This record gives sequence, C-alpha cells and structure tokens, in this order.
Amino acid sequence: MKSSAFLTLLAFGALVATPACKREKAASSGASTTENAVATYVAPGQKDEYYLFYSGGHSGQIFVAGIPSMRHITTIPVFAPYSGTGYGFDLETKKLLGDYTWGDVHHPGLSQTNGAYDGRWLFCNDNANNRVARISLSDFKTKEILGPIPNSSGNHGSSFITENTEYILVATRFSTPLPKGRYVELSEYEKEFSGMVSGIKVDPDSGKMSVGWQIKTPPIDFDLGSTGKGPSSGWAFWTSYNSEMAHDLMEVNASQADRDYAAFVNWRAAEKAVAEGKAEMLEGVPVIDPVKVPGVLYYVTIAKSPHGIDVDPSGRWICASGKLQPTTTVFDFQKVLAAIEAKNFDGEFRGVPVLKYDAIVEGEVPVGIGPLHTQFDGKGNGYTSLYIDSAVTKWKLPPWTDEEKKDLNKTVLDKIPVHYAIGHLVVGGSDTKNPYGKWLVAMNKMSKGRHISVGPSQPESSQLIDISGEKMKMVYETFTEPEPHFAQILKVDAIKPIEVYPKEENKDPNAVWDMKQAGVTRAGADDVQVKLIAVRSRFVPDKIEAKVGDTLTVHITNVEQTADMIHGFAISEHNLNVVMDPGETRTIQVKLTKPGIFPYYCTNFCSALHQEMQGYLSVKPADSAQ
Ligand code: K7E
Ligand code: CUA
Repeated sequence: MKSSAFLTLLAFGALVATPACKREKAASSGASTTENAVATYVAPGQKDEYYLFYSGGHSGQIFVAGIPSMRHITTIPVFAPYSGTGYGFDLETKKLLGDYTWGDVHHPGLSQTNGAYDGRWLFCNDNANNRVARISLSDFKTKEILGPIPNSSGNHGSSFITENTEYILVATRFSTPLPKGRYVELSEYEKEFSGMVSGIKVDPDSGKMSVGWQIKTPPIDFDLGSTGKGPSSGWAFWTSYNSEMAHDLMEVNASQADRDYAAFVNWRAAEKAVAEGKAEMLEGVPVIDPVKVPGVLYYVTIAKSPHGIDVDPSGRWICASGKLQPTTTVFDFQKVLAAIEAKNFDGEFRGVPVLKYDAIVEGEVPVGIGPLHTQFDGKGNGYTSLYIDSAVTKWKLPPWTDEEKKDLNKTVLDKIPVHYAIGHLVVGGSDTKNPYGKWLVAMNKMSKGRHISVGPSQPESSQLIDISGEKMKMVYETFTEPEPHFAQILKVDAIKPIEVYPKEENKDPNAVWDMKQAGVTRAGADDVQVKLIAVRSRFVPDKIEAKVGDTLTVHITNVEQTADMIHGFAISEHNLNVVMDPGETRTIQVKLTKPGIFPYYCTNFCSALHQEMQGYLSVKPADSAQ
C-alpha cells in the first residue's frame, strides 16, 4: 500500500469506526452483564485490590484509581499547580515546579528491586519540558523534579526503570542543535541536530536523581522503550522513527523509507565507558559518542514508524511494533548477543553497527492493524494494542512449535474490540519478572459518546478487561480527564502509605505545636513572619497585621495527629491556598501590595465548626506608623 494512503488510514481509522456496536454487544464478550458487574463491584466500605497509576498527560498530573472498581481515588499533582492540595502554592512546591506551570506526563514507572516492584517510588516524565519527577509512595506526593535535562529535547521515551532502579532511562523524541541555545538553520538538520539517550541516576537510599551519562545519537525521533532483565539485564531498548532524518512535512517525509530503527543500548557498558573517562563533558554531563565507544549502541531495522518495544518477563523476547505494518516483531535476545559476538552486522547507520535482522528475529506475529504497545501476563502471552483496529490481540510468545513457526497466525489466540483508538494498555506487573496478570486496562484515545454528553471536549476512555481466562472478557469502562498514555498497576498490599506525618518526624524549623509559640513577628523593615497553628477549628493566631510593601511569610503547622484531619489556608484575593495534612508544616510567602482587611480561612471542611475556622489579615497603608 502506498504510504500516503496508509497514513490517511492511520489518521482516520479511528473515526471510521463509528460507535455502531451497541453497549450490550460490547459487554457480551463471553460473560453476562451481571457476571461483569459482580467482577468489578467493590461494595461500599470494601476496598480495591490494585492501584492503577494513570499518567495525566498534559494535565501534568498522575491519577490514582482502584482496580477492579476503576474508581478515581485521588490525583497526585506533579508538573502543574493543583489548588485541591495546595500544590504549587507554598514555597517548597513552587520551587519544585520552577519556571513551569504545566508538564506532559506520559509514562509512569514504578521503582524496582530485583525486577519486582519495591513500592518505594513512582517516576514519570514530562515530554514537553524534558523533566523527570519522583513521587514517594509513602505519602503519594511529588518529592523531586529533575530538569530540564541538559542536551535533551522532547523527553518522551521515558521513564523506564532498570531492574534495581539504578537508572531511569530516557530518550529524546525531538532533536535540536547542541548545546541548547545554539542557533542553526533547520536546513542543517541532518548534520547539526542530535538526539540523546540519558541515564538518570537514582540514589538507592534517598531516591535523589541526577544525570549519570548520555549517549549522543543522530537526529532520529526515539519513541517508546523498555529495560532488560534476565539475559537482557543491563540493556535497554527503544524504537525510533524518522530514519530519513527529515525535519518538515514529517507526516510524509518521515515515512519514506521502508524501515526504521530500533536502538539497543548496553547501559552497563555506557556506565563503564564513563568511569573509564571515554566520555566528553557537555553542559556538565559526560556524553558518549557511540562511534568512538563501540559496544554501547546497536541498531536494528524494524517495521516503519514503530511506536512501542517491550521486553517480556523472562527478558529474552523483545517485541517491537510498527504502526504501519500489521505485525509485532519478536527478537530473540540470545541471538542478539550471538550476533554482536559474531559481528553479524548489516552495515552501519552513521558509524554505529546495524544488527542483521534475519540473525536476531524470531518471528513477525500477525497481530492486526496499527500495533502500538505490548504487555505480558507472565503466562507466556503477549497483549498488543491495535490503534487502527481499535482492538487488543492476545498472542503466544515463543518458544513456538514448528507448526506455529510455519504459520504464525496460529500464535494469535484472541482479539477483543475496544472503544476506540487504543493507545497504551497495561497489565499489572508486565515490566517485572513476575506479572500479576489477571487484569488489563485499555487506554483509549477516543470515547466518542459512550458516556453522557459533556459537549465537544470528550473524555478519554479506559476499559477493564479480564485476562484470567483463555478468552479476554470486557468487563467495565470508565472515563478520565486528559490524558492517560501509560499506567502502572500495583498490588495494594505492596505498599503501606502513612496516614499522618508523625510530630517527632517534623523537622521544619518553623513548625510550632504549642499555641504559646505561635504568633506574628516583624523580623525586618518589611519582613513579617508568622508561625501559625491550624487545629480543629481555629487558626492561632487569627489576626495578622502588616503593611503594604511587606513580604508576609506564614508557616502553618497542622498539629492534628488524627488520620484524615486536613486543614487548608487561603487568603482572600491573594491567589493563595495551601493544604496541610496532619502533622505537616507548609510555608507561604506573599508580597503585600494592597491595603485592606483580607479574611483567611480553612478550605477543607474539617469539622462541625469548620466555617468558624477563619482569621483576618489587616494590611495598613505603606505610610502608616507601625
Ligand atoms: Cu506512550 Cu501515548 Cu506517549 Cu504510545 S505514547 S499511545
Ligand atoms: Cu480546618 Cu476547615
């Protein structure tokens, strides 16, 4: 098929599939509606079995839902201010956000130890501003944002966590001239622009992130990746598109060549090369040139315009899908190692060896049209999302019988329609050595009226599929705000989040626990410091006096040690709201610019006398005597 026709199909495939299938039909994949309802029903007072951590796309947030109920339980603000929790309003979280008020979250990744989720952290990337964030699973709060990552533009191909959380691996979707800030004509793209693969180092104790090393690449566009384990331990894999190195009319120009490249990166070799001084410093980061340091990077040609590449739980089978070819290609990593050993190359791409395709491929599984991502159930099956088909295909991983090898159609076990235009899908623990299996969540780009009408801006849809049996069963659907790309599923009992911040662990020097220590102090000519206590159902002090021109700093401590006893603190007409969890101290700072009397009040309905939880900020004119 001519590529332009195929591209049109790609663009409009989802729109052709009108919501003709009726509800009953969708719900009837092998089970009755009643059975499905029972399977997902979590009665009032009962709890879900799994967490679902959804990326929130350009909302800049992570959404937390429960499985099997699919109920949205909470939102973790990461890259965007969120007045609901006061995120981005106090000094600490303002500093986290830095110069940005939004981000584009694509791929959350849970920390791992020995290839299993260890329940410590959840990482996620910001595609727009080249950042990575770390969320603690002890309090579900964003602790750190690293970035913009130097020499890196378009942090889409992340956050992929190595099996002991040594690194978060990151690859660039866009290429730019380096160092950043250098002006070059776009026509010089092929020569002057570079992509980058980065290893973000994670401190094993504190979780603190830093840029460990980078590998400079030609200006191709990296897409999704994953990390190795077992035989592929120490390796990472990305697909890329734009082997043409085009920089305009991308839709056409980046789809000319018949094949694109997957990149196989030996990150342990990269780490070693840096230790041996084989990297050059650029913007404070050791950058490896893979032409000068052989062994860190190999390419292999794959079906054009690929999107996802996923490593199965054994670490041996590497599964890549090209959007414009109706197959998922399975590479055998043992053959990859043999091919590298034997230098079984098919030439090179800009000085880096290209592995011989036939030497490392195990087979091309005919999964369906528009394959994107593959997940695994740990029972020898892969599940591939099909964007154009709007479906999920279940297929059998190798080793295959001779009969199956002769006709790989025989490895395709089941196919289920989803609604509509699926992007990612997630199976619990798919990226670990021992997946949970059981549930699959399909994250669909279009919902097309499968919900009560909410106007032209329609939500995304997520569908819960039971994969415990031979055939997949569609059991539930729900809707989310923009925009889930990927998600992670974690067993609820894998973590033990805290319920209050213990008083003895509060190290904030400005925390006050005794009402006698609370109060207003003029610390300088225009510096007013307040130590404030929030407790049911009052603020101490409930009067703050200052004058125009002062900088007002308020340290608010919620002295409650009772679970769920949260207080907020908002000052009228000052664009300020913070929320203090039990035992927490947060600090707000505001330059006072207008005289008057401004009420402050608690924004969380905390008690029967919550409405009474208020006070007054009196701001005198600048020239008034103090
Ligand atoms: Cu992971 Cu949506 Cu960024 Cu695929 S992307 S669909
Ligand atoms: Cu405290 Cu309402």
